[in-house]
Amino acid sequence: MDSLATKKPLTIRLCGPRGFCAGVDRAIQIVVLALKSYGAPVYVRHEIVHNRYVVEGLQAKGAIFVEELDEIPPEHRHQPVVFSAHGVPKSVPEDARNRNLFYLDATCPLVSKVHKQAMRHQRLGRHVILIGHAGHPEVIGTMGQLPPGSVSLVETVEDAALYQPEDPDNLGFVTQTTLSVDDTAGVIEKLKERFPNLQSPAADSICYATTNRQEAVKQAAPGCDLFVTVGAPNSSNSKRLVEVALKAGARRSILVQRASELNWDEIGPIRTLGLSAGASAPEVVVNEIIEAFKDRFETTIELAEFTIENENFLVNRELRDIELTHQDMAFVNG
Ligand code: 0CH
Ligand code: SF4
Repeated sequence: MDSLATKKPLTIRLCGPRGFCAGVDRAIQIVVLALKSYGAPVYVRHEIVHNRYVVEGLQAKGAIFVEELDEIPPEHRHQPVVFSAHGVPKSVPEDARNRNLFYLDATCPLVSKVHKQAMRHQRLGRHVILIGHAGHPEVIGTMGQLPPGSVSLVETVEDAALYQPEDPDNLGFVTQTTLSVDDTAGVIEKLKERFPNLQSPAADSICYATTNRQEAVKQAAPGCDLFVTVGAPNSSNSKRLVEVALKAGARRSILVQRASELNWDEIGPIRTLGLSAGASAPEVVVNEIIEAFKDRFETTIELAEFTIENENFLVNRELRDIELTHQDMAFVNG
């Protein structure tokens, strides 16, 4: 670490918006409020959002994370189980009811909206094309809104070029909410070129938070020696920010979960750093990263603010009367 006198100057372009979106904030609040209201343990099916720091913070408060409902011991079936922000197939709440479990659904309202759009296409007799990443929980959840065989997954422009529907004139598409805006436009263009009657969803599937974070990165990245995105390797939206930064002109672009992952030998003598955070990455970790750079460089922070977000989603009805204090969320917000 350089002494104060020898620290080299570094401009940090700090993207805005970055970090938590309204759906993530709501999902974490649901677990926190459930713990306050019903006491520990509160079960959570799948990581509530794709971030270890968040998961460990909630575990410390008494949450228990499981992948499937059969992992909940029978003696705890009266404790709530929360479904993650990514959404679940219809079979999951059904299974919960069969097991007499009390569940709270933390699916983001904007993911639920995509579910509704997929169901609408089907109601109107269309075969549904879902543009998304195979195996991602949101894709599993969206496909699971409809009977098997009524949704086809298209991941890339190449998939779109090869896809052979039974009835090319009766198709509707929806997308995962956290995709690359530009790559998805390419996939849709290819599909529309091949299937001119392809029906769009009534509202955009890629959400406002994904779009805004990518736009802010596009503004900040050109000319950056390094672009750091705070987020987890299983976070789709965070990984897209890493790619967007590189495409927009950052010389290097990396994803880190914590400051301890920064490899200072590889970082070397940089002058301009871009910094953003995926929708599931807490601001406390962004601050930790800024502090790590401040320790080594004489830093100036410039805001690369694309827009200001005001979205706020209400928690489930059962939890609305429970008081949520600043302290309750301090583990992620600082
Ligand atoms: O970006 P993905 O979907 O992997 O999920 P995340 O990192 O947990 O961010 C929150 C988005 C949740 C569903 O849209
Ligand atoms: Fe909802 Fe978008 Fe956030 Fe996903 S990224 S939780 S869809 S607001």
